[in-house]
Amino acid sequence: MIKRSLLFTFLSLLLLSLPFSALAETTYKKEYKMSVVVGPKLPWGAGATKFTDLVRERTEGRINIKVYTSSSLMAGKQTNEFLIHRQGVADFCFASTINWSTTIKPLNLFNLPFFFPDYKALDAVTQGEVGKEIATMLENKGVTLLAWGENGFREITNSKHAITKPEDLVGLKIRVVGTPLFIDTMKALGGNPVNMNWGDAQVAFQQGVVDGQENPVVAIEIPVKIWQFHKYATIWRYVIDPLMLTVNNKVMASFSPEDREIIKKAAVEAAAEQLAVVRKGLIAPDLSALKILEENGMEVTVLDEKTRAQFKAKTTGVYEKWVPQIGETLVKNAEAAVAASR
Ligand code: X2X
Repeated sequence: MIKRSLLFTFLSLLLLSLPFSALAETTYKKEYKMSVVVGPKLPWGAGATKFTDLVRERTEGRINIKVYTSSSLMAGKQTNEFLIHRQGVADFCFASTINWSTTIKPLNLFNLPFFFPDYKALDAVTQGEVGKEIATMLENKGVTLLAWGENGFREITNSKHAITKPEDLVGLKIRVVGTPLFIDTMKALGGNPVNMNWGDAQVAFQQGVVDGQENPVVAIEIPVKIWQFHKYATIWRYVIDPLMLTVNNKVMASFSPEDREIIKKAAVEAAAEQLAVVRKGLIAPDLSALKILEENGMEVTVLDEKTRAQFKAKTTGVYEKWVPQIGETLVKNAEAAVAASR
C-alpha cells in the first residue's frame, strides 16, 4: 500500500514537472489537414503553404499541417468544403466565402452583385463590426476565423466579344460556381450560367464548352493563363471574393494556449501577405496586372461607374430575393460600413 502511494506521488511529480506543451504534444495528431480549393501554385495555395510553414517552424514541428489542394478533401465538390471542415475531415481551411455560402447563407453578403465598390469598402466590412459578427456566427457553427485573405474582385472573360455594356453579356454561356446566387445574378444580367466545379471548369475552358467565366485577375486568371482560352476581359468588379483562414473549434481547443497564439499570429501574417500579393497591379497608377492580360493578346475593357450602375440596375431582383436570406440587419450594417468608408 505504502509502495503504491509512493509510486503514485512519484508519477504525479514527474507529470507536474513536464512543461505543458510537452504534455499536450502527446495528444497532438501526427498530421493536420488543411483544405484549399485551388492548386498549390496560385497565390491562394501559396498562402496556405506559407501559414503551415510558419506554424511548423514556430511550434518546432509540434503542429504539422499538410495542405490538400485542388479540392482533394471533398472529391472536387468545392461547395462541400464547410461541411467537411465542420466534421473535422479538414482541420484547417483557407476558403472562399463563395464556396461556403451554399451552406452558410449570410456569407452570400459577399456575393451580392456590385455591392463593394473597392477594397476600402471591403476592408471596412471585414475588419469592422460585420467581420466580428461573421466570426461569431462561424464560431457558433464550429469553426474559428483566424484571418481574412483574398481571392479578389471577380472579372469576366470570354471568347466571343468584348463586354462593354449590359447587352453584350446576353446569351453568353458563362461558367459559375455552384452557388445559387451566382446563377441568379448571371441570369439577371442576361447571361446563360452553367455551374461547374473549378477542376472541371478548366477543362471546359480548354474545350470551349463555355464561352466565358469570372474570376480574379491576379489570383486566378493570370496564373491559369486565361488568354489561352479567352480573348476578352472586362474589369467590372461585380463581386469580391474574400478568403477565410479557419480552424475547426475542437482542433483549436486541443492545442496548448502557447500553440494557439502561434497559430493566430501565423494566420494573420500569412493572410496579410497573400492579400497584398493579389491586390498588386490592379489599382491605378499601377495597373501592371491588366497589362499582363494585354501583353498576352487580350482586349481589356475597364467599366466606368456609370456602366457598372447600368449592370447593377439589372440585379435588383437578386437583392430582393437574397437580402432576407442573408439577413436584413447584416446587410444594413455592411451598407453602413461601406458608406462610412467613402
Ligand atoms: O471556382 C472558382 O471560381 C474559384 C476557384 O474562384 C472559387 O473557388 C470560388
